[in-house]
Amino acid sequence: MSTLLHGLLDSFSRYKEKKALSFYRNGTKETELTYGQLDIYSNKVARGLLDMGVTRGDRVILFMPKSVFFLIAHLAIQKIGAITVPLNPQFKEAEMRYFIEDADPRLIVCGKAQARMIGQVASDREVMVVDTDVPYQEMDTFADHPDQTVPEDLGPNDPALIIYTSGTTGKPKGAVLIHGNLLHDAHNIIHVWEINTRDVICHALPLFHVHGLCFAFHTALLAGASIVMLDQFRPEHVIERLSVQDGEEVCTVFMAVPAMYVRLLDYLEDKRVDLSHIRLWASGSAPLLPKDFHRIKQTLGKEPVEREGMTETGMNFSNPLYGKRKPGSVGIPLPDLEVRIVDPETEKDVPFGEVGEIWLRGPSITPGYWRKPEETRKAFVNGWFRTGDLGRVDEDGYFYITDRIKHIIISGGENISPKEIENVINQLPEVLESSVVGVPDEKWGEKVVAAVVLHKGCAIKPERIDRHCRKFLHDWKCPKEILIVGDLPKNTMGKVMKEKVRGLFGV
Ligand code: MCA
Repeated sequence: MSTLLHGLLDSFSRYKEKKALSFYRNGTKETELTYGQLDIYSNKVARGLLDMGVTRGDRVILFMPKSVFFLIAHLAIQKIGAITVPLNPQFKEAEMRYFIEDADPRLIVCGKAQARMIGQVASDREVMVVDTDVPYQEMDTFADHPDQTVPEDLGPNDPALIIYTSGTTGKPKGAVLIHGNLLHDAHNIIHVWEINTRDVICHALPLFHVHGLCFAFHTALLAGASIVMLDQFRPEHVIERLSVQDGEEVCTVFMAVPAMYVRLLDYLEDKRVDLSHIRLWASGSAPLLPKDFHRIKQTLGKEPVEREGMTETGMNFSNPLYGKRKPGSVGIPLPDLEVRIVDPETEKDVPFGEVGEIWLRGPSITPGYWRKPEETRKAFVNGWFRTGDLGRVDEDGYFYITDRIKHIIISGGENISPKEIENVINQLPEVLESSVVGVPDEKWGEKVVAAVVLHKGCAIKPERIDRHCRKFLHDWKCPKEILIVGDLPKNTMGKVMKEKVRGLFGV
């Protein structure tokens, strides 16, 4: 069993009668599915995709709200050896034009709310519109072809996913994740966190990122666990689900980003809820502040397990299930991962304990970026993946991410490229130049802010710049603060000094 798909098929048959998924919409249970039903329904959709001419290696964009159909469509795409390309359903037209051009999909499956825009940007593409507001069992999916065959020779090096991640050039890069990456990553998480058939994972994450789709969904299915899934993150609904203490939906594991924990802790401020049955509070996608580590222990009753990963590499480090969990540390490497800490200039390993760029090598690491050979070449040195993160290791072997070489902003767990936002702001005729940075923020971890220089004699209000950004960029990327300044702090080479730009915002 060397592919993610064979792992999934094994679970579908081994846990056929077991409940796999309860899906809640706006806090109310909409659907329950067993492993056997997930298998049959995804067979039907797979048959439908084949009848539409979708074949192995084709890209299928999923551009729809979090829903049962999204999950079944993803499984169906895997069953025919095609490639799932999940995209944030709130992306704007300009962003979607880029993704469609880059991914070159055979089919775009979109929700009703996304259909009009897709009709405009992808008139030459095959599009399937689904009404994800309708409970899955009422959806008229496909003819009843319950049986379909998996490509015989599907192997670990076949691509399964393309997940777009922000790049320093301003154009997102599609990280290609092959079956071997995804299988190894899920098995690693099952191993280090002992995910098992008795676990019930509470899932409030988006499905268009590795965290929600792979670390949570794939891992749960491969472990024979069950999932209580919410269609969106609402603290009151999450706590309602986590508070259940009897029946078959007593959650045992919660995976989230720090911004979600902060919202939950704020919500619980004046409430007393017994959550002692949750055995694992996992946090990742962004740094967990030590003060929030302690708040979680105090309010939820257990220390969180902070872990670190990347879209390109899967989960890299985790604090241990047993043993010391160190606030501020991302923990120790997951099995089979080789780690070096390297001077980015000399490419030589730094002396023990010193800070350098974290380089990784292992079975979960992407082979590269979709149709971006130059970006792929720059990302690797002799088979080692350059993370672009600076870090160090302590005497106990625990790792710490201390900074980022690349200027990526992590806002609410979302990786955001300043360049992409600067490119949009600089389109305004009144704008001479701009610089976008992340500054610390209680709610988001980091928030996106922009310093903007106008042409001489020009005037424009920040609100106008915000409206312009929201036209071209996903809302999460839009600066939460915009400062019109006389000029940008630059060094003698004329390069903008980002640290000093942060200083303009009082950091
Ligand atoms: C929401 N807003 C945000 C963000 N989320 N602004 C900046 N950054 C964000 N991340 C804004 C909205 O635009 C809106 O502002 C207002 O907050 C309320 O929006 P709402 O949708 O209600 O917010 P929410 O539902 O509370 O969303 C917060 C969230 C979401 C649930 C934390 O940001 C989220 O799902 N983050 C997780 C992303 C993720 O899955 N990351 C994993 C990447 P306005 O009203 O002005 O429009 S994978 C990864 O990093 C690696 C592999 C790893 O290791 O995990």
